[in-house]
Amino acid sequence: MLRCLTKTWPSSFCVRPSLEIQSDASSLVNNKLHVLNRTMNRLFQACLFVTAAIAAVSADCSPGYIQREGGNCYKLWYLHGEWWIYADKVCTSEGAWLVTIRNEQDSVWVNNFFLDNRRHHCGDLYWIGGNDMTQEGVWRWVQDGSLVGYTNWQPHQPDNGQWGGEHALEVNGSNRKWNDNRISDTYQQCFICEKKPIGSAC
Ligand SMILES: [Ca+2]
Ligand SMILES: [Ca+2]
Repeated sequence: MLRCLTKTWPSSFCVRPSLEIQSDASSLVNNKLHVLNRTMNRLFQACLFVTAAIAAVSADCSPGYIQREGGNCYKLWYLHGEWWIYADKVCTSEGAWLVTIRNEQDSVWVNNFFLDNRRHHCGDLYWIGGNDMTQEGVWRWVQDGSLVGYTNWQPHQPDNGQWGGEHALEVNGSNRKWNDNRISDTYQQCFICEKKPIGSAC
């Protein structure tokens, strides 16, 4: 508010109390800080977006592979199905392995990856890297030979089949449930290879 010596003085002879001037200056600074803060937030969000976009194109993965956030790289083979035993060889030839599922989070992520990327002819079933080829009923991952811990079997599975010989793990993408099936001679299905990011030491 302006304060004048007399009511008849022109306003140019009026002055503002110093506290009001300081208050105005403070408001100006606050406004500028607010604008700066808002700009910084936008830059930060833009940075996050760019980072996510970079992750989405999987710069750290081999061509054709997509990186799970902070994790390994995955590729769905959907152009033609293979017997499990040949799917295993295809992945190995790329320095990868038939995908490993060690917990519920892996199960959900891998299944969503399959559903998002499959082609029509894949149907609902896909191969993963579990098998009991070396010892009936003892399931291991091809990645490192470790025992299969987490499981998500369909009811009454694994059954090794009516005539035996079911040693390969398949997943039904419609419900994420597992079944043991034959490694060759019968079913040719889409499958998922998994590998470490480029330059990963472990
Ligand atoms: Ca078996
Ligand atoms: Ca079975």
